[in-house]
Amino acid sequence: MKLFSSVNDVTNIHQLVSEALAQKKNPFADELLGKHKTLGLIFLNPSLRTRLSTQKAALNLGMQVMVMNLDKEGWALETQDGIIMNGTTVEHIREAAGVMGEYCDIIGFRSFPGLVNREEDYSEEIFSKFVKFCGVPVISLESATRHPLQSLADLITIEELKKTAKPKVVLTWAPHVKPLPQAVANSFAEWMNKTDYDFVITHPEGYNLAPEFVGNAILTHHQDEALAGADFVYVKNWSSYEDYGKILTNDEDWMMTNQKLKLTNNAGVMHCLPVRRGLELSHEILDGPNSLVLNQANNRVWAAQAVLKMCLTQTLSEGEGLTKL
Ligand code: SN0
Repeated sequence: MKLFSSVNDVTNIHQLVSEALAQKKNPFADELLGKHKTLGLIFLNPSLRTRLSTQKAALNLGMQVMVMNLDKEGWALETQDGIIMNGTTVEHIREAAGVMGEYCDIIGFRSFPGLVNREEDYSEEIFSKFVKFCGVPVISLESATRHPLQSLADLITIEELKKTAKPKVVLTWAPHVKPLPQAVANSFAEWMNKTDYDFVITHPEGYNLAPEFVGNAILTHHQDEALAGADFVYVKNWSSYEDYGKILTNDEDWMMTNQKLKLTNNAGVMHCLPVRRGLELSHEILDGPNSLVLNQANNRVWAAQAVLKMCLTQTLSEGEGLTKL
């Protein structure tokens, strides 16, 4: 695997989930696989789970890891092509990514959307440029439109805990004070649409996700209706895609509470974290027995480990080797 940026880069998601669960059972089974291979984790935005879980996964596979918060520790990055760099940006992504490719066998890269220009964000310009210019396999650590390692961990969590073959899974919008990316919601929907689950999305008017991510999901603006009989409820805020990057409402009635949980089939409640307590999700849910947020966070390790293993073995079996030297 040379690129892990969306569910479309995965040939067999069931095999990937099985691999992750096998790694979870036996974390050090492949501890020599990554020997003398270097993973670079490059962040243009903050991270807790992604950084630590991916680092831990790489260490379990015997890899060496280098982490850089490029936005704070690197030179101011230019991403536009053809401009005269006589302003504040110091280094172009062409050189910066190329250099990192010289030092790393695989690179994880995080770049959030600007939430100003929809076309620019949805073209994944920065992520694509990084992939192109670094010249080594790249794993998305959340790009402008997707967060595939999170979605894989979410799928693993549901597969582990589901009590019926075809659970009802609900993605519900939640209030927030800041305009957030659509990436987690987009990505979750994209992965859920590859399963045979009963998948429902609910949000206030004006919060439709891009059609390519909604796919065949059932949509409703009535949260109560969506929650009826749900086995899993995924809570997430996102800013408007239609009125791009805007907050259209902060209706606190959309916060998930124990009262609303009564409508569900004693649903497991999911959130990718970080979560704003008392705003997106009630304290009682997060501190109660239905919360799956730590299960999801735990599964981030196995999601990353399965993807890294795929990158290491498939590239090697293609006979190319991962190092450029
Ligand atoms: C990010 C997002 O895409 O929604 C990362 C989630 C994994 N979340 C935030 O930026 C939260 C920021 C906040 O102020 O709550």
